[in-house]
Amino acid sequence: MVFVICISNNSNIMKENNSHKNVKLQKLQDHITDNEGEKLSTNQGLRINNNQDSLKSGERGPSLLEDFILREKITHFDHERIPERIVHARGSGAHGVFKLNQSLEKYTKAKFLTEVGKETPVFVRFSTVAGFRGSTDLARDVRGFAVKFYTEEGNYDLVANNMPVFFIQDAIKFPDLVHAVKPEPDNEIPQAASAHDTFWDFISLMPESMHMIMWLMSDRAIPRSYRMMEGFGVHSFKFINSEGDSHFVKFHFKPKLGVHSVAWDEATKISGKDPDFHRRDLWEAIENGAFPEWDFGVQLIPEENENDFDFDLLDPTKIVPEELVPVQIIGTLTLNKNPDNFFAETEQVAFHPGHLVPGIDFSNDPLLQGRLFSYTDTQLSRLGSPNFHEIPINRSINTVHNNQRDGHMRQQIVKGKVSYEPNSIGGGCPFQAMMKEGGFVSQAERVDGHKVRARSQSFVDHYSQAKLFYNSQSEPEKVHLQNALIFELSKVTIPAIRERLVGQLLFINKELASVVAKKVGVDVIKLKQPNGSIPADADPKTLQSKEREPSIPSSEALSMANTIKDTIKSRIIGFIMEQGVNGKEVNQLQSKLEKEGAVIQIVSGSLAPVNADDGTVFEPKHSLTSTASVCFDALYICGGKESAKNLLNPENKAGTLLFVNEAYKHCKAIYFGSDTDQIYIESNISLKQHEDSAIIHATEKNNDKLFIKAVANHRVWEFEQQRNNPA
Ligand code: HDD
Repeated sequence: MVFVICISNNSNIMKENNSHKNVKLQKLQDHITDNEGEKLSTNQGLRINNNQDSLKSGERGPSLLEDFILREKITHFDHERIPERIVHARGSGAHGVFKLNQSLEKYTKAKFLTEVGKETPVFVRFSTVAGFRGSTDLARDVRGFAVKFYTEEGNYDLVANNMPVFFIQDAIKFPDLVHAVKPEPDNEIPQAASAHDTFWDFISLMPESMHMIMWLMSDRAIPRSYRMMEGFGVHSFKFINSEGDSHFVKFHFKPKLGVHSVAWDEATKISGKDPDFHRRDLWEAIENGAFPEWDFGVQLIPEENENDFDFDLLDPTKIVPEELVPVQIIGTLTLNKNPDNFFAETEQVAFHPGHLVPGIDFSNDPLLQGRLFSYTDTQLSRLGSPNFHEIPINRSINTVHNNQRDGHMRQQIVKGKVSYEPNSIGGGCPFQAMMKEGGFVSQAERVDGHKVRARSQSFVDHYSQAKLFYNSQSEPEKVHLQNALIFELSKVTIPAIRERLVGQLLFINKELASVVAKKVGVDVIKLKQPNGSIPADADPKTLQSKEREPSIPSSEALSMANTIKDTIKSRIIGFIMEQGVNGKEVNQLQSKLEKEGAVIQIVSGSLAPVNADDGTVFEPKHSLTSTASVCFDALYICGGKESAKNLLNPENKAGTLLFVNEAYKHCKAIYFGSDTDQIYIESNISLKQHEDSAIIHATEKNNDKLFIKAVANHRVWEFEQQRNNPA
């Protein structure tokens, strides 16, 4: 019997095996309720006999105050919402494990980073930043990538983003930044969008944000999937080893599926067709056993080399180029279990960059320093009590022993009379831990200086790394970035803001500034004149950055064009078919694609089963009207004369051609099966197959292989201009 289950549901077995090993999941078991086979009860455990009618004075009379069952149910309902996160409100989470492959013992004493082979349970939450809880996943935005490591030395949180830099250099500007990007306060418009006056007003006055703006306007801000994003700790943190030596460290997550994005036009359409696109994608991949994986890496810089760079390691608007300090891959992060309950786990999880373990410490990055206050503070208003650490998802796998007590919703029952230290009545317990017993000791960093409200001169270079990013992009990426700026600035109603921003772009790249200026009605020539709004040469003493060249001309790691493109694992391929489809061809291609890990979804004129020419019956998951090509990575227009004819009948023709034309526009791979020439001819496809490697015909040699290669390649961005502007 067990053997049969193994064969029929491999992914479940994998999940079960993981749960057995994962200490955090085992601990969560104590809190999980399964209603299967159970009777309805009140919160006091009393069985309910009638859940349909309230208690009344006569069948048609008023309800009675004494109806405690009604009162309990309505009261709980009235209070079931909590404040959403002030930023990162929209998100999705999953459980998983971090496995260490290479010891960092030389650099840190953190046990989860020193014992090779060690598996540490994690919970990860991905998010957008600006939108409310119910907003679309596909907004142009930074993505949060927050990881809670449940280590045996306590919880370690790496509260990261999918971009390695930040908008501002000092936390004191964070409320201003967030107020500027959130919907405008008078009319609460727009939702989950930075394309509005207040955001660009603020940005155009904050030159330090220019590097981040390059990232935000790039395709990194519209990922194909949470599973295809990088994660960055942003700040320099510190590693401390057992000798007390310290290194600066930057953290990186690199997705094994590569870093991929969608087209902006596609993003806006997905927002309508499936606003839960990323949430669904993560959930379904894990349910299907296609567990998302990332390489976890570090850039290490000995403390004595702190001043070796032409930027300040404490400045969160700077990266350390991988050409200067390579990323060492040390382990693998795998997400392998969906939460059982969204609210209890994903909504209530509480991250904090100040949740540390011995061997990791902060740097003096002023953005990080401010974050250390903000996160606990926000949990107090969001989760309502200083006991939020007792919510099951937030609990350490270690038992907590301290003298903190009481407060709303206290769960732990601490025995004895003593809640102070030192004490003799409790035998002195709980004792302080010595360093060798895992007691946390902050790095004994020497700090001296005047108390000043000031910014370091070493932070005054706002353009060189923005240039580095722009220079490192492929041509299609540059065009996307230009178009994003044009889109965003076109929504800005105040000409002076558009002008100021174009003025900033001039310091980054003249061509970029001119292309954008032209489309948003700004006269670049006038801007640069002596009385224009751009100073000819700024003075760094006033904290105005000069235009400066980057120390290296470009960096490969910054362009998605250089990402992994060798797998079609978990890619969703739409099989477009109608009655009379060529069963053999479909089955053959399906099994080849599935062998490579792709997911096949059948789309037909309706949800009625499709009868193939060889008697096979296919069950469509979607109809041509219930979905759209934007929800797929690639299309196969299934072979078969009869099916092709039916796809072009008056009922289906518009839907079929829209599918093909949109996939073409968005640079996707499209495979035309046998006898589907008429669909190809009637579509907008303008490039010949030999010119465009992602349009494949059944008559070609090695067609299946070519299709698999084209899907793995993600998109043919290099043909985007031609695909969208046929000669
Ligand atoms: Fe933050 C949430 C990441 C700067 C204040 N932040 C939050 C989340 C992520 C980040 C991923 C969502 C966590 C979750 O899923 O629950 N934040 C960053 C990064 C930053 C950053 C990478 C810069 C490098 N944040 C930042 C600053 C402040 C905050 C400078 C305030 C001074 N962040 C918060 C917060 C949030 C938050 C208000 C909202 C909800 C929460 O903390 O739990 O405290």
